[in-house]
Amino acid sequence: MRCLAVCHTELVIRMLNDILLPSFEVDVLVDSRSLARRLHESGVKVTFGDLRRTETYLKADLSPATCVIVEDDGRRSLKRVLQPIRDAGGTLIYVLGVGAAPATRREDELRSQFPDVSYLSMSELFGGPLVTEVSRSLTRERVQQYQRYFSDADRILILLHNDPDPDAMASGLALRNLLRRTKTTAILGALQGVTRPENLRMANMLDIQVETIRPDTLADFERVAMVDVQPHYFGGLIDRVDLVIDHHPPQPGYSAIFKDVRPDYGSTSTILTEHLRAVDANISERTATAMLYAIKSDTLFFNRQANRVDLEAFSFLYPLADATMIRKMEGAEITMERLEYVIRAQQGGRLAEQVFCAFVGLTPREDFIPYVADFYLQLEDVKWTIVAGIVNDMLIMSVRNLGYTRNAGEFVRKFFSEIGSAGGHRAMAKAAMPLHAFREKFGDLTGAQLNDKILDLALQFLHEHVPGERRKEAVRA
Ligand SMILES: [Mn+2]
Repeated sequence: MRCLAVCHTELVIRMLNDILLPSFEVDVLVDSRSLARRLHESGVKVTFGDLRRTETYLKADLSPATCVIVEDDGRRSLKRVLQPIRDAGGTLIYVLGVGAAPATRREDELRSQFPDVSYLSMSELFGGPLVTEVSRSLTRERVQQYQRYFSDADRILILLHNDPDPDAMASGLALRNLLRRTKTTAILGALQGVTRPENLRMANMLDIQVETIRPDTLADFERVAMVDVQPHYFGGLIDRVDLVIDHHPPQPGYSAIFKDVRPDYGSTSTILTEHLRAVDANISERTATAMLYAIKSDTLFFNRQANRVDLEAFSFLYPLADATMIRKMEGAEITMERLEYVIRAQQGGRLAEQVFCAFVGLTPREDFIPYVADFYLQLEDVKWTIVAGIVNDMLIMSVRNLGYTRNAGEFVRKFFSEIGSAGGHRAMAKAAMPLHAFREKFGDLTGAQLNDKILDLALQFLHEHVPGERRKEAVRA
């Protein structure tokens, strides 16, 4: 295929030549005699001509199948160049913005007169890879620093949140890999071990050991790292930490020697994928499988809070992982016990304005509650789910939404932070409070009343007008 570059700048011409020559036959057209001479001498196929005349393009043998690239440096009139190209029969026309006005404005200006011309901006074309490259070296710097800091310690603790989920365990494995440690010199620990069935199955299938740690044994470790969690989570039990890597909203009130907290990432494993890539670490199939599963499950397979970096990490890990194993781990999610709570929620729950709210009463384990909340979020007409239940006299509440409405974390903080713990992201949040504290604040409610109360709070929250925030879809009936 033939390509005609209509340009003014030597650098742009040389770059286009470098990029396009292997696959295209490239001819260059310029309106400066001296530039033409210079390029010609260095072997570029170049012609000199008046770019505002149709004849110039006819002479250049322009056909409808020729791809024409017109440089836009913002200083010359584009229209006076594009019109003769069209008149000469050019149809495949691209404008390449090089330091011209913002691409979208330039494009809008062109569109009215030349609707079939495509606008490409140089900074958009090269920006992504360049930013990735530069941030990778920043990450490398950071990783090498903490690698050095941890290198001389005898025993390291990688602390996970209670009832570790796939992201916590996978992040633990990844960090251990980065610290070049084994399971005896870098222990994965949690104050409360793994209980959810699919998490247990993951731990078994990938042979991940999470030790139960007592707060008073923390001093036995020379260095402590936290992944997928920050110190405030442990409510003052843990006052010293060397490294924190997490994707939950940053919490004030603690200091760590190294910190990498990125709340706009869908999982901690995404952050750690970048750490591993930055230092060119070898990633075992086991670690890759754990991390891939973690990204999938923390983002509900890209249904919530996922962005370009998560997709990027996912496609990087995919060929390194064992996808069949992941399918098996996921199968463990549905159990008879859990279905029982799904049915309870169906019987007692209420759906209003695309908000599904259910109080499932007494539950022996906490994981039934988020499970049911995730389950109902799959329904076509549901944009928010709020599921509450009682575990050991505590009222536990899981809140989920599809991620483009108001912030779930804000909802729980607004109503429950003063009587318990409440927090989370835009798309998933949790509150836990003593049942009596809830009743003191909202009245002595039981069963259906309690359900109605929580639904009222949610609708009240969703109807609030928040300046600067986009109108929410969830409140549309
Ligand atoms: Mn996570």
